[in-house]
Amino acid sequence: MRRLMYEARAQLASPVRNPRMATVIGRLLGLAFLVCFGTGLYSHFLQQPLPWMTFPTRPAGLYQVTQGTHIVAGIACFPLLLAKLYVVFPQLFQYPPVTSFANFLERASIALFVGASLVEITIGLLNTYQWYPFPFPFKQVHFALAFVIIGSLAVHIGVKLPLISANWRAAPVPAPEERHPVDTGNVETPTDAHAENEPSAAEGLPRTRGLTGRVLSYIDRTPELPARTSRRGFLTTVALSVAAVVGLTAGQTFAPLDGVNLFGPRKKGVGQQGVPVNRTSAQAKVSTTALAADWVLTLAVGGTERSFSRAELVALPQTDVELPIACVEGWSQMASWRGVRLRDLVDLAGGSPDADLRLISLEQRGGFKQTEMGSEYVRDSLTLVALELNGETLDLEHGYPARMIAPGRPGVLQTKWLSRIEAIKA
Ligand SMILES: Nc1nc2c(c(=O)[nH]1)N[C@H]1C(S)=C(S)[C@@H](COP(=O)(O)O)O[C@H]1N2
Ligand SMILES: [Mo]
Repeated sequence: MRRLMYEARAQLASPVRNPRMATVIGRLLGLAFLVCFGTGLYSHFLQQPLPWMTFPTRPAGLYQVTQGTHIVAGIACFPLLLAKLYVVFPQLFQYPPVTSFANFLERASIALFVGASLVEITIGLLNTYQWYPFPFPFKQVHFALAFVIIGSLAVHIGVKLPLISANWRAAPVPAPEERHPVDTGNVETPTDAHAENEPSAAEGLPRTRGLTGRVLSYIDRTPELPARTSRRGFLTTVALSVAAVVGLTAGQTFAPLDGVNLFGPRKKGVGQQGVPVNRTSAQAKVSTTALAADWVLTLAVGGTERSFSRAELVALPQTDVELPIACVEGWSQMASWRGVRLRDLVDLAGGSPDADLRLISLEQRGGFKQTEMGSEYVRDSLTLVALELNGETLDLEHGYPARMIAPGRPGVLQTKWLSRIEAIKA
């Protein structure tokens, strides 16, 4: 069995499959996962804040940046994770399957990490296309898996720390002809010592079949020129793959790349009034109620309720703001909004600017039919009950008769088709 596993590793030997490459790719992958974790937590707490939390309302495009980064880093994980798996794959063939407690920890944490992260980035990508072919709720599972990933990553890094630190800054071993003649005899890396018993990496070198009892987890030889070329080729392939998947999707949020946004699910400027639409009035089943002549916006923020018709809202002082819609799915779009400052409206209705609000839409079903807004957004001068978008009366698809628009918030909380605003009792 041991021999079989050894032969399997010998067959899979490649100059790019070495600890240095595993560290180089692993570093990038770890960074991408940490970025996803941080930006993901931020997005999570914006939507489900703990009672004591308040959030910055400036810069107004903050969420556009954090969530755009979340999706871009998540997409970059696909080629990085595949590259990492390619590099370490031969280590799967180890016999006995577990050699020590540390080895058990290492293998178990990797199994968990690989499984969880493949599911995580796959359902995340599918979510950006609003496609849910899996039988579990996206949000909860995506959130829970993030902790499994970060936990198993911490164990993995802990176990591999000696190998990682040895290869973190290690300069690539120069090709033989580049070495100074005097050095040649003296430069003996541990791998040189093992080379005799190891399967050949480079093509054309004699393959030593002899097997000592030693089980070596990595196959690494003194690099020859072809090996160096193929390492460079491998890194170039990984870099180009990352650049391609990121470059061809990031335009959905990062305007300069709009022209090459081939795969992003949303395009800048495509949609009513030049803004993409997420949930339509038909999907939300508000087409009739939103166009009803007797529509009013009711505020229950003071002692009594006060209702405003659309004409009454239009007659109040209007404010113009430039704010993006920044969807959790990673697309964003800058837009010009015109409407009544929320804090003025709350004031008119006898409410306090320090109360948190509940925003209730005409929608009867659906996860975002009502949302909550912390008082930091209520007080902000950029927060509007919007009546116009990009110079025209708000389109039905963008929330006519009135919608909320506030700085720094995820799109899901920019409630369309407003019906009622209530103060949340502290
Ligand atoms: N009532 C209601 N408002 C809503 C939604 C919804 O489903 N129902 N979707 C939200 C989401 S997820 C986003 S990204 C924004 C998109 O606004 P837009 O369709 O005007 O671009 O609206 C938000 N407002
Ligand atoms: Mo959204």
